Amino acid sequence: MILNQIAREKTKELRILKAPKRSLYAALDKPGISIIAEIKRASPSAGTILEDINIPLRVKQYEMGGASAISVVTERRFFKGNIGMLEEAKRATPLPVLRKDFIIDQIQVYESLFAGADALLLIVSLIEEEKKLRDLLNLAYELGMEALVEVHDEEELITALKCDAKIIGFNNRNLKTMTVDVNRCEHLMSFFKKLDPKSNRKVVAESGMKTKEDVKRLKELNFDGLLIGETLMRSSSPDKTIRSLL
Ligand code: IGP
Repeated sequence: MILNQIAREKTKELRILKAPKRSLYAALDKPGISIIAEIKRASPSAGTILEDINIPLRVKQYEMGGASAISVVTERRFFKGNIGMLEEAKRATPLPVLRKDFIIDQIQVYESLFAGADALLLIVSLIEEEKKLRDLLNLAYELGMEALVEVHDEEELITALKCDAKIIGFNNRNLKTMTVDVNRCEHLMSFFKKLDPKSNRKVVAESGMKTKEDVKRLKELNFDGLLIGETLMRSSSPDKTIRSLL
């Protein structure tokens, strides 16, 4: 008897795990530019940004400001994150939730699914091998998740396109040197438009955005989304900050 009950519970849990996810692609498909608002406690370049965060409150503020998706940096050692932060964010919002970490193994893709991630970050410069990127991307798709494939230069962008990434992030920050160059997005966008002129992919600008002028420039370049972390984490009213940037 009890075994039947347990089996029913398990079936329910598995149904939830396999249920359709919230689509990051759809969140980026809206007219106008979409903001992916990030929760990030610390980073190697900034040190500690904000350690003590009320995640449900912050997520709600991001949502109220008009964010289209939430990103959570879960890396422990350098970013002071953890996977529990993602679970908490997911419970607090109906928006798609992106797991930001350094994914190099299939087991981390499963871990992301179990924590409730709708999408995960795959960094081309970290994964390096094209086949490995393709495998991780396909596993994410098989499990019903999406991926933001992050590139930093032309070569990496070509790799992302070969793997048929549907959502591509151009990172202004060079992860090898940790320096930010906001012109990187502009440069990569012009290269991308030549490579894939009739694209149905979504393109996101990442890192270093602070002002309305930054946002305006990226809007003019036809980015679908912007990923903003530090500027929002340093704001005591992130809802107002998002509104003022848009
Ligand atoms: C956000 P910023 O400068 O707004 O805080 O950047 C995001 O792009 C950055 O956190 C990021 C990141 C990553 C973090 C981009 N790629 C990879 C961890 C891992």
